[in-house]
Amino acid sequence: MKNNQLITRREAIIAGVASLGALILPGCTKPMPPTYGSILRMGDALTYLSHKALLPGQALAPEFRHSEISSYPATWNTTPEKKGQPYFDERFDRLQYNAFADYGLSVEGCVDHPGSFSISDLQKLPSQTQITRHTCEEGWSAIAEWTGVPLRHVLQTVGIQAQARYLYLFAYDGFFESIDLLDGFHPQTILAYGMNGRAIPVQHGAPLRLRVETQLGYKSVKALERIVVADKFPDTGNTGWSWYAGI
Ligand SMILES: Nc1nc2c(c(=O)[nH]1)N[C@H]1C(S)=C(S)[C@@H](COP(=O)(O)O)O[C@H]1N2
Ligand SMILES: [Mo]
Repeated sequence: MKNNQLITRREAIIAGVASLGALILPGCTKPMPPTYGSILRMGDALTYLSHKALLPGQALAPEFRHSEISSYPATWNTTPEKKGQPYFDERFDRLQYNAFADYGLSVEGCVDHPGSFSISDLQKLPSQTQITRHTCEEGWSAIAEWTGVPLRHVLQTVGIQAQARYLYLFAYDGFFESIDLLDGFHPQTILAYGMNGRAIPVQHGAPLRLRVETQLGYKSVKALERIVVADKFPDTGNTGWSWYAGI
């Protein structure tokens, strides 16, 4: 499944994020318009603007029938040495050992009530099930059923502040992505704890993965550890993947 180029890009993302850690960790500073760190990123702006113009408001991604659910190739979130192994690190290993009972999704940044949500906390919020197509930038796609809580309910629970613009998504394997609040509040954007009627397996993002049905697969961050609500565009440099990946 995995090619070297993809690994290189993932590593570039992770390295970029690590070097920016100090800058982006606070998440919430003074109000600012989005910035694009390099001229390469102008393509993002154009795609973003044309996509939002063509599909005003909250256009929905197509949904499918049960009979259309397909087998879903897992993209293992590991470094090359760990390839094929289900564990990302000791912290994740411990969480998995306790069947994720100690897991908590931290939601922080430009919010009134930062907090941590266990899977059972999230299951007490309204749940939603949708059968959608995942499209990977590598050229494959697959259809699965996802069950979870619409992200907007979690964002409403923590209380988004006026200067909030983006959501930074941190995963246990060091993977990082970000989306804007329009996609964060999109009716099909869910924090999924279920896949095809069962708890999500580790290779598909246990215990919690984001589903951003309006964008390419890499926005659907697996093994989510932390969401930071931020006022600044997170410029992680040129990762080779465009920031706005509308489909
Ligand atoms: N944490 C994390 N999430 C991730 C990735 C990753 O490497 N790490 N890869 C992304 C990409 S590029 C794709 S295509 C999908 C793959 O999802 P799957 O493994 O469930 O098929 O996860 C996305 N989310
Ligand atoms: Mo992907």
